[in-house]
Amino acid sequence: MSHQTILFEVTDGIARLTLNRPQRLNSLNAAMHAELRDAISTVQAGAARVLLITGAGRAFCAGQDLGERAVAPGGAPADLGESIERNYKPLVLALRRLPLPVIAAVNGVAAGAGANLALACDLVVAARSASFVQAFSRIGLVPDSGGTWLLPRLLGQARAMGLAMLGERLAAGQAADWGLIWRCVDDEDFAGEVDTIARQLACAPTGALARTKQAMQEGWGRTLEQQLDVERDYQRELGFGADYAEGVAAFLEKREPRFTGR
Ligand code: T3D
Repeated sequence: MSHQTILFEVTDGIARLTLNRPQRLNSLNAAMHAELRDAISTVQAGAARVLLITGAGRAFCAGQDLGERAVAPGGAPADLGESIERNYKPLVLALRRLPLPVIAAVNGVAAGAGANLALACDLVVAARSASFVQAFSRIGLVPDSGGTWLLPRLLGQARAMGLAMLGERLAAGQAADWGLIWRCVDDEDFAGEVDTIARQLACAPTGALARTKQAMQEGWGRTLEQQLDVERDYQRELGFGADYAEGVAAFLEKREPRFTGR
């Protein structure tokens, strides 16, 4: 599939996906959703060990392209439930379920579904000038793309409710201070820092990271005892794997490990 709204390439184990409609702040339209599905299925099937998502220009993503939602006089509004079911829900679930780490490199403003897509990723690194806006209340909607689920879990109810109801911009530095994202990096250091993290993860034991991600995501719904059982099962599986053998051997031989597992 040729891509008009995203840039996508896989090199050295790193899949780099850039939302590329800068004149519309990389807002998501139907074409972009189709291209995202295509790129993510390539990542699922291919050799990438990490997925890096960022935006072109001054924004990360401004959420749904509201130009697609204009209603002509006498026309019927779009069925948003259908749009969520077809586009946003599968996209969030695909990112959460990818058996490799997913980095959101938030280069600029992330609003509406754009903010919550970033927060659905495993590691969120934001430039100091970036910001997060739960813009939904400004247009009469609820935070979607997992916002009502993620925000209270990541921030607690008070901050989640404030962001959702007031729709204020949350600066990247504040987001990091609140524990909403992994790290806020000065703009001049942002590209280098993102690259370093991506390269580190591309050399990491992907299978262990996939199980880590799965255990942490699914742990919200379990008791401690159930989670201890899950950890036991994953350790058993990983303990028979080549990456664990390589990790222990490299430690004992005082050298860097060379992980190859998926
Ligand atoms: O519909 C469904 O399928 C249901 C799912 C919904 C998911 C959602 O994401 S709903 C939420 C949709 N997003 C928003 O409501 C955010 C709208 N945008 C903004 O609030 C602001 O643009 C920002 C806070 C993101 C950035 O503000 P600022 O001042 O830096 O930029 P700006 O001047 O507002 O925007 C620059 C241009 O981008 C402007 O176009 P122009 O005037 O230069 O021709 C603006 O219209 C355009 N733009 C920004 N966001 C969108 C957009 N165009 C279409 N859709 C957008 N979401």
